[in-house]
Formats: sequence, C-alpha cells, structure tokens
Amino acid sequence: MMNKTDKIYIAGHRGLVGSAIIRALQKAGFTNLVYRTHAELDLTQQQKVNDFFAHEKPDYVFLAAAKVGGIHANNVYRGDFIYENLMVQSNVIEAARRHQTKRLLFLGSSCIYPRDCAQPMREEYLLTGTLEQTNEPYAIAKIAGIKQCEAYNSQFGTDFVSVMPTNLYGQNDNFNLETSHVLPALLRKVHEAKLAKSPNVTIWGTGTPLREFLHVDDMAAACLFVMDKTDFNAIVNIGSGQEVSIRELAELICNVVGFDGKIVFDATKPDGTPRKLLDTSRLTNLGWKAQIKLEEGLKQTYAWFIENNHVAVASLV
Ligand code: GFB
Repeated sequence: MMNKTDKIYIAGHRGLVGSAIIRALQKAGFTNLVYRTHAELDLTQQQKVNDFFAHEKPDYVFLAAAKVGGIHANNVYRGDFIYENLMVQSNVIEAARRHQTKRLLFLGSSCIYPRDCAQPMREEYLLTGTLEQTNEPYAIAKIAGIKQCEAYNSQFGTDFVSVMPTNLYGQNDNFNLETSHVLPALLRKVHEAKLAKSPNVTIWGTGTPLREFLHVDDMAAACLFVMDKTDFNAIVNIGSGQEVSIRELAELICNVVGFDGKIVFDATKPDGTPRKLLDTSRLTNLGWKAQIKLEEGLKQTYAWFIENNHVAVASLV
C-alpha cells in the first residue's frame, strides 16, 4: 500500500492522465509528489532519466508520459510515435528498476489489441492478431512497454503493472484539431460551428465505428486503485462499458453544446478500428467500477473547455 508520505513520481504530470492522477493523489492526501516538466527533464535522454532517479529515488512511479494523439496524428507522425514512446518508457522503466522503485504503473492503450479482435476484448487477446494500421507504431511501442514490465518482473523480481485504458477524455485534453482524439475534436468543432451559426458540422469518417469512452477522473481513480493492489501484477483493462458510435457521440455533443445544425460525414478520412470495447471483468472482480456517465462527463468537459479557451469565450459574448 502507498503511504501518504511515500515519494511518488508522476511522469507526464501536465498531460490528460498525469494531471488527473496528481489531482487524485492530492485529494487522497499524498504529500510527497515529484514531477518535472519536459524542459526540466527530457525523458528520451537515458542519462538524464537515470540521474533524476538516482537523486529522487521515488517509491512509486506512475508512467503517464507518452506521445499520444488521435487517428490522424498516429497515422502521420508514425516515426515520432514509435521512437518517442519506446525511448521514454524504456528509460523510465529501466531507471525504476535500477533505483529500486517499489512499484511502477505503466499506461498502455486499448489499441494494443488486434484490429479485428473478438469483443469485448479480454487481456489474454494481446498478440493474437494483426494490429490496426493507423496506429500500429504507437501500439507496438505500448506492447513493448508491457512486455518490458513483464520481463523485468520475471528476471529482476520487480513489481511493475500495466493498465490498458479505453479512449479517455476530460479536462486538460488536447483540443488541437490536427492532433486530438475524436471527443475533444468534436466538442471544439461543434462549439465553433455554433458560434459561426453554421448550418452544419463536418466530422471524419463514416460515423459507424464504435468507441468506449472513460472520463479521466475515473481513469485516475482506477490507477490509484491498481497501484495499491499489491497482490496483483498482471495487465488490466480499464473501461466504462459505455459504448457509442461516432455518430451517436456527435449527436450527444450537439445536444451538450446546443447546436442544431446538420452533421456531415467526410468519408475520405479514415475510420480506424471498427469496434474497441474492453472487457473489464478482471478489474471489476478486483472491486473497481467507473462512476462518471458519458453525458455528465461531456457537460463537465465542455464547461472546462469554455472556461479555458479564452478566444472562444471572447467570441461568445
Ligand atoms: O479518438 P480517435 O482519433 O482515435 O477517433 P481512435 C477516431 C474515430 O473518430 C475515427 C472519427 O472513426 C474517426 O474517423 N472522427 C470523426 C474523428 N471526426 C473526428 C475528428 O475530428 N477527429 C478525430 N481524431 N477523429 C486512437 C489511436 O484511435 O485512440 C490511438 O489512434 C489510441 O493509438 C487512442 O489508442 C485511444 O479511437 O481511432
């Protein structure tokens, strides 16, 4: 069990997940948190990561630092996605081993499972089929991280766990239309269409792919829960069980934003994996369940976007 004064390093503390983990840890009364900005510590640099661990010697590590993005970024910046993720995770996992971190939690992704995987996807389906092309480099890096943790546990007796989140969203998400995931992209597009009094909003693909969304505060709660389950070090899926098509998601977002124009589909853009629903029975059996419903999470995220997007707020008045 993590003690309130144990030293906890959160790698990627400014990102969607890392910032949510910090909020959850602070709320739970943990007082000895360490983190570094990218400018202070470049995690692709092995020596710097090793020096940082030698100096700080964290008891626990949440490895939430990663190069992430939506379908377009994954598909276009393929080299960056494989290189940066392999370097960051490999350096941090190795330094955690060398400097006796008690437990490390590595964040994987649901895209590690085969493209045409049986649904819902169970943890044991890993490496049973071909991956989705648009995010293969990212998925390969994440699979390497999971296997590095497993191999270290087996050879060195470390206690490193990996969690596989479904599609995440919430405050501190990336709203850049080129690089973002679908949910923040649609919140922004629909919001801007409303401001511009546009008759329609264009979204990518056919609208038929199915996705499961989990609010990042639920994700952070699950990460703390798994970190404390010390009798357990397998990989574990983290999902909400709430699945919608991209079309349904767009309709929900139009309701939340208050836009009654038409939704237009740009089928020249890729759809990606047809369906990506996690089987979360392993986590449920351990005693954890998601709390935040998609509708509620969307309202909260939209409110956060409005509050933090000063240009958009200014043009609302
Ligand atoms: O979140 P997303 O980009 O990635 O969602 P994935 C992609 C789905 O939403 C596709 C549709 O079916 C897109 O065609 N979509 C519609 C849009 N409009 C938009 C839009 O404006 N922006 C975006 N981004 N999509 C990613 C993986 O997969 O999910 C990563 O690439 C990772 O590796 C992440 O696993 C969780 O859900 O397809």
